[in-house]
Amino acid sequence: MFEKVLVANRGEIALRVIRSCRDLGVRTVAVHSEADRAAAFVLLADEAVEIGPAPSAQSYLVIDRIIEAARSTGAEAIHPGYGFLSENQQFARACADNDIVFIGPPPEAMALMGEKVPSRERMRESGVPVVPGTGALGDVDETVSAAERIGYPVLIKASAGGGGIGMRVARDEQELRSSLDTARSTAQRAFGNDTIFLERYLEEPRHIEIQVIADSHGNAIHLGERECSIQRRHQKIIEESPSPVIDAATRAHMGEAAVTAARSVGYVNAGTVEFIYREGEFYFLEMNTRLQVEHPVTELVYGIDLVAEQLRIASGERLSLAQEDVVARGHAIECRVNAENYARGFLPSPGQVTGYHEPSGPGVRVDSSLVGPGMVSPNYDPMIAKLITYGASREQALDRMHRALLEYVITGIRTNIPYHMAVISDAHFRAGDYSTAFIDQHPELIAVADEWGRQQEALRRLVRDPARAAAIAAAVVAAG
Ligand code: MV4
Repeated sequence: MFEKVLVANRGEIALRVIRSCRDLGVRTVAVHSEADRAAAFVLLADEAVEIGPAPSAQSYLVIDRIIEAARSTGAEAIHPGYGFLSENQQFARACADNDIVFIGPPPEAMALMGEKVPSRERMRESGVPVVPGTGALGDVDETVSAAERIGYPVLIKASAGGGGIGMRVARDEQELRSSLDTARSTAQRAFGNDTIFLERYLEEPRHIEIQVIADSHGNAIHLGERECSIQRRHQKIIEESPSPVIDAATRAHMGEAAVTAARSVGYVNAGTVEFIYREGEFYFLEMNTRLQVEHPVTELVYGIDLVAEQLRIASGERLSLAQEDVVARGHAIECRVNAENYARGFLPSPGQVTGYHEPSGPGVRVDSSLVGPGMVSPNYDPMIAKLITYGASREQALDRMHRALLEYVITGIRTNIPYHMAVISDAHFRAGDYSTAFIDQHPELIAVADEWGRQQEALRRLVRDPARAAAIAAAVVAAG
């Protein structure tokens, strides 16, 4: 195992990585911007190096500064977290060039999965189901005949894209002809790569992803699925494991497909294979070559520390378990708590947190960058916490989520906690009856959330102490 690891990230994920390092007896180095000098992750690390001003482009994204910090502190490996440099091949290569272990996949696997046209091709060759579609598009008439073969509606996607950027639906030939130029120029502008392709457009699919881990000795296993369909504008807000619609046989099929996908690109470390699922069928969409935000739901259900596995794999150890040792138990749900205004198109709403009280109790885990009142900077992602609950059943996990959301008090900024209350209480959601279209199909949830929000506000005006407000809020609701 490594003696010292540098954490090239901030906020809750930096804390998350530091905590597993501590469990394994690994010393940690935090790198941070000027704005994060007093952040919890900086205080919790064994050492800290300031790498630049608040904007990420001048700090968390500056490869040379981070490599220099690792060299000067003698860190043998770098954990990139998610976002920032986590899927940056240049960064992975810079680590290798400096004899620093990048805690993630080989750069070649990252490169292949970073482009959809070659990765779709590789998956198809390996027998992983892909959505019927094309390779890189050529001229317009060729594209039109390809669309006829696939069947409308079709989706135009950018090969270098991801997270839904630059996708366009075409429902007939005319729409297709008129969209191609824009799709190509958008791809060029957004990704510096104008390769586009077609896929058959599946309406209202569910987003189901499989967690895989692979070591450098040829062992690869999967840890079941996470259902991530509750999202808006390609930002997930609620995730759960297991999915309410995946049975054991489908899980085994999807798991095998995900392991095949990982093996076919020489994948090592933790990764996630994203599928869309509809009416019993699943199709490969892309692979995320990093630890994901929503990894805790898998950790709770499978009883595994994914960051510890990443560290062991990167230091050359073998996986700590085989596929037959993988046992799912119970149910976990995650709500992403964001500093945002759900009533105004989920606009970020950073600022000074004046009061902070975290929920806890049976089955509750909070992964948060906040440990008390503090600043939520407009320079970074507005996600300030992940509230994760666990239960023996989905029902119990949901009930505990409801309790935990009631106890959670954050004052001074707007958060989406009331919106989460509205979703968690929704009858369709509770029945597991939802798709990626859920939020758009339920605009009334904003008014329901407002009602929760108003109740909480009234309480907070009466009771200034956040912990007391939390206790009273929970008591009021318990009393009906
Ligand atoms: C699709 C699709 C329907 N049909 N591909 C969106 C993000 C990117 N990873 C791929 N996405 C989609 N690809 C085909 N052929 C629908 C989506 C999609 C989606 C996928 C996962 C989670 C949320 C989504 C929301 C809207 C659209």
